[in-house]
Amino acid sequence: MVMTGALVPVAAMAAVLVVVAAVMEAAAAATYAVGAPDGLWDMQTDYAQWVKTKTFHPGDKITFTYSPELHDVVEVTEAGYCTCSSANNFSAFRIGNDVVALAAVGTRYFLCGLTGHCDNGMKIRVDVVASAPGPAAAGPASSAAAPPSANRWAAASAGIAAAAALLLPPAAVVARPLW
Ligand SMILES: [Cu+2]
Repeated sequence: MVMTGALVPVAAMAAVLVVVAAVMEAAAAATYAVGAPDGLWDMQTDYAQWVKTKTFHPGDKITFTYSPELHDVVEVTEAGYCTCSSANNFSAFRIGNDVVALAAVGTRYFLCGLTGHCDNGMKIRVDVVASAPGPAAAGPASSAAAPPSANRWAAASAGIAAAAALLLPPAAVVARPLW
């Protein structure tokens, strides 16, 4: 019975490490080819529909693949997005295989600057949301693993310790030689 108290924290610690690994994996950055797999950066893809199938987090990237003779990519303001105006653009891409880093939480707007293309639907709104739900949303993604999660880890450890206690039959604990 004395050993139960000593062994469960070890099991809980191992379980916490597994959870940490899982969280880090979930936070790994992803790259999305805009419009893929059914389309690319073109005038056929329904981008409003396409973004609904994705969740973008800080650190992710999106790529625009297109023929530079046919299209370009302009990052614009919300107003520019709504009116299909690239007059006050943030940046323009014309390579045809352009990578845009989604560095921070927020909404980004892109359109094709060629005449009439945006009006025909060639524009996309990308909402970048925090990787982990909770009060840490304001900080940059790189600090997500640091301070604000302390009491969540404590809660997780407590929960896992309880689960481990349930999972380990007392007989098995007692039977296991520790020395
Ligand atoms: Cu275009």
